[in-house]
Amino acid sequence: MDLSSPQHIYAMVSAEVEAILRGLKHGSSDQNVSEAIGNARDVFDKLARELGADIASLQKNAKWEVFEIAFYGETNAGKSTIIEMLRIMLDEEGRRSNRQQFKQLQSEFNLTEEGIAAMQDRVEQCKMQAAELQAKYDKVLAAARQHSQQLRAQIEVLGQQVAQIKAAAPFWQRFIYLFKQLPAQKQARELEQALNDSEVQAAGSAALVKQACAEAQQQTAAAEDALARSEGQLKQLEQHADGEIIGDGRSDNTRITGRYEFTVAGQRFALLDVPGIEGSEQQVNDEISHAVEAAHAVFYVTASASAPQKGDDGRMGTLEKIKSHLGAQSEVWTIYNKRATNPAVLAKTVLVSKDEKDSLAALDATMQAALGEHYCGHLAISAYPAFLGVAECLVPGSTKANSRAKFLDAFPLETLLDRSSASAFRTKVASELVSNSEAKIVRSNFNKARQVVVTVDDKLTALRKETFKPLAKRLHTDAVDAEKQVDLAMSALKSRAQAIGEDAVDRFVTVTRERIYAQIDKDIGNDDFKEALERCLRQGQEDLEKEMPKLMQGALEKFQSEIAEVIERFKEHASELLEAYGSIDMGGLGERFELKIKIDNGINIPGLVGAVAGAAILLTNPAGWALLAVGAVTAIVGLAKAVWGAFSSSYRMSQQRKAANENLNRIEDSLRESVRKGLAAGWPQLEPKVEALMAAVQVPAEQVRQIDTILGSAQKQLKTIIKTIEKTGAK
Ligand SMILES: Nc1nc2c(ncn2[C@@H]2O[C@H](COP(=O)(O)OP(=O)(O)OP(=O)(O)O)[C@@H](O)[C@H]2O)c(=O)[nH]1
Ligand SMILES: [Mg+2]
Repeated sequence: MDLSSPQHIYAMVSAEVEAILRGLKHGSSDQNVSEAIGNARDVFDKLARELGADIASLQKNAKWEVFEIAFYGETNAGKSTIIEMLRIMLDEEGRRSNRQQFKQLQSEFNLTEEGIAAMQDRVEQCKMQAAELQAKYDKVLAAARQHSQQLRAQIEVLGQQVAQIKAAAPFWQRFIYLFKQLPAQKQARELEQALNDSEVQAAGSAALVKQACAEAQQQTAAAEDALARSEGQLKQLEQHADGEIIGDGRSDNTRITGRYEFTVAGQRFALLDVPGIEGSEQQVNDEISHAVEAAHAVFYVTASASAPQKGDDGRMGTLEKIKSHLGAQSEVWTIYNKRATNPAVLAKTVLVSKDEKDSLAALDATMQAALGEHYCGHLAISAYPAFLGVAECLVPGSTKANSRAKFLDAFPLETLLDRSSASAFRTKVASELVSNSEAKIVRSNFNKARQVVVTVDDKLTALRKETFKPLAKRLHTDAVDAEKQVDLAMSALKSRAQAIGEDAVDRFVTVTRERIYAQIDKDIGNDDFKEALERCLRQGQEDLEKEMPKLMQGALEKFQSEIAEVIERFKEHASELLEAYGSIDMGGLGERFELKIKIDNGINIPGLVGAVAGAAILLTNPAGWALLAVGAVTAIVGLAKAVWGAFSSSYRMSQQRKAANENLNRIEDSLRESVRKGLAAGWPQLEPKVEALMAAVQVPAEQVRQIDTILGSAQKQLKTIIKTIEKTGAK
């Protein structure tokens, strides 16, 4: 693999894998081999396509210029909090410009705590003043009303006095009163005048108070307006406040990965604020994987000091998610973000307690086991108090501002940052972690490319170990079983055929002997005897010709149905095996892959039937044997002829029986020989067919073995790619 520039690593890997796939495309003249290649290629093709998608995504997300650290972990663990703290501490550009706007707005509208308190005071004062004036007005009115009532009562009393005086006076005196006022009358008139004057005066001063009251109310409204306006301005201020990216405690606050770039001491790096993995991560899964693909180092942030949990049946636990998301990373740290709601948590100089230390050691062990050498250990921090400490730009009166005051009341800022380990953390990230970042970026990308190939290699290993090897083994065992059974059937057929032949010869001898003896008992001459013997032999031969084919055919049919049964059982079992193993879960894409293996390739039962019929003809052709046997009769009888006539008939009969037996014995021997020869000539017709059947039974096992071998050699090529990546990446 030529890797003149590391940036080409992903394209190179794709090209190499393509080459392996192309190598699998050569056909073969042997149909079975070519089918095996086809299957192996289909398997590899599926894996290569997955690899292609992974590589394309890595290539798309790969970063080469800036060292990227992803903050990954459970929702609400405090990822955004830590990043926001660092943004302020390291004067990140976006945060800086927001802080400038915050401060500008703050001074423009006097949106300080004091400014707002003054506005609130003013509202209160105005309200109080208005209330006081209203009370004064009410008082003035009440006093005036009371005074008027008193005067009216006096006037009424005087009126009654006047009426009484007038009623008691004699007639003339009443006449005089027409022209002369009584003193009471005069006094009443004066009081009426006073009443009038006082009412006029009271109305005047009430109007004055009323006026002042209205003015005070107006001032209250104005002060309230100003306060309301400042609330709008506070909302505006809030948009630029520190902590804008921090959630409010509900899950899944961060939905889209935030990227914040820094330059510290000449080193450029970016922090990625990744959505949490524990909420409804379905919606953010792509965001998470893309961010992690882009990252050169990952911080797994957790609010708990204990090890991430495994999932239970079917549900991925945090640990499995970490493994699948971070397996290809070259640098992974755990950040234990200790929760601190009140300053008491920071009372001690050491942030992490003894118990937490123990838990974190177990967590490190678990992470190490899951991620191997790329896991770097843990860092502890309490980010929220540290963030509060450095967050000068908080909306006055907000919860965060109040919490900040609480923490800064308890500790000076310097102490707060030390106790929360924020200062140490900042140094670790901004100086140590990002140093030598160029080499780290290269290593990270090489590692990811390598991991993709390793994943395919691992899948192939698993496939071969869990599918192809056991499947080939079981198919082979089944084939061997079938062969054994066919062997058994074949030897049963052979001994059965032999027995049938022997029995037939026995019967031929017995029956022919009975027949010729019956003739001999009739006391016939030698010429007649010879003729009768020949006839009996011919008769025996005809019988043999009739019964042998039937008997042999029967045996062959039995054999054929036994074989058919063995093959049928084998096929059934092989299909079951193929069903169990041949449907392969390829993982990843969730697709299943079906092996295409024909079990009855070359299994030819009808061909066997033809061979059996052919063999039957050879095995059942007694004509040749009988002619041979009958031909021998003449010679034996001819030799005995000259002396026969000179003896008694009983002697002749015994001589004839002897001659018949001698002939039969000779014929019997040559018949038995013929049966052996005939059978020996018949088997070669049958045996190749049976052997072909046996070979066909081995084909499925052989094909699966071949697929395994081909995948094995593809794997070797993958391993070469892995080695090349390792060698080039290490340079
Ligand atoms: N009181 C207290 N609150 C904290 C602490 N750390 C984080 N929080 C709060 O926890 C909440 C979530 O913090 P974030 O930093 O937004 O969490 P995250 O990990 O980014 O969460 P997602 O974006 O949902 O994945 C916020 O309300 C924080 O104020 C802490 O130490 N003390
Ligand atoms: Mg967040």
